[in-house]
Amino acid sequence: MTSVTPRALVIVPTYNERESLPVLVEDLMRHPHVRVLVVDDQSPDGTGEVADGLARAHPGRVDVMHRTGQRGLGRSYVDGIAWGIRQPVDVICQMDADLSHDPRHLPALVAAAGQADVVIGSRYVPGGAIVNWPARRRLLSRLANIYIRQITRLNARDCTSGYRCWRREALAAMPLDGFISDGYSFLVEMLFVAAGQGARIAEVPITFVERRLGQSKLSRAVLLESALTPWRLVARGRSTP
Ligand SMILES: Nc1nc2c(ncn2[C@@H]2O[C@H](COP(=O)(O)OP(=O)(O)OP(=O)(O)O)[C@@H](O)[C@H]2O)c(=O)[nH]1
Ligand SMILES: [Mg+2]
Repeated sequence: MTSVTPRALVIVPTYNERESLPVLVEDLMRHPHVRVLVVDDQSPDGTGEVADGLARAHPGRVDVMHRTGQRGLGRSYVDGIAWGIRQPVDVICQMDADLSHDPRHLPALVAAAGQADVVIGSRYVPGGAIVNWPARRRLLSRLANIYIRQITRLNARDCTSGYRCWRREALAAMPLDGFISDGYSFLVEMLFVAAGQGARIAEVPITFVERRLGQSKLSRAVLLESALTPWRLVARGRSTP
């Protein structure tokens, strides 16, 4: 039996990640058949220029989208995905830039996309782990997942992981322009809509490592949006014909 290695595009949204991004991209470049799209939101720390340098160093493998206008993780993914689904790739992955998501897990995620529409890099399946999170942060993440699963009836153990791999066609079928969330809950909305479309959702274990460089963008506003989004999703889900 011959097997063809899937071509992967990894979309990496960035806001003030100038220290981490080069480490991540160089690591990803060690994987054959992998391309990267950095979606930068005019980071004040110059991450956009750092990304341009990486694109020059890896022509044809690293691209940069410099967003203008309102910044946001969800908006960045909407724009990056619109570009990505037109590329000649088989799978499209989502990854944080802060080195929490280790590229060594990428082959397992990509391979699992052979039998699934979306594969979650999961901290909460057997073999998954979290390194360097204080007890408070672990508890918050655990409770968030219980909360989301209860309200939305999603089955996945790790609904908030930002490390994912999609079959390109499955991602292209998502009505991203109609999404209601923009912060981290954008990730939950993606899963909810995918599940509603009958997508096959799989999880593979990852070891998540807390960021060592740069700063968190987790704000009170983001947490509030995350608390409200599951309710808004089910309300909308029920009212759609
Ligand atoms: N383009 C873009 N990227 C963003 C924005 N906010 C966050 N990001 C990126 O999204 C990814 C996840 O953000 P983080 O700040 O690491 O959020 P987190 O992982 O929940 O929290 P910490 O790891 O504790 O900082 C990182 O690559 C960020 O640079 C944004 O407004 N625009
Ligand atoms: Mg992070």
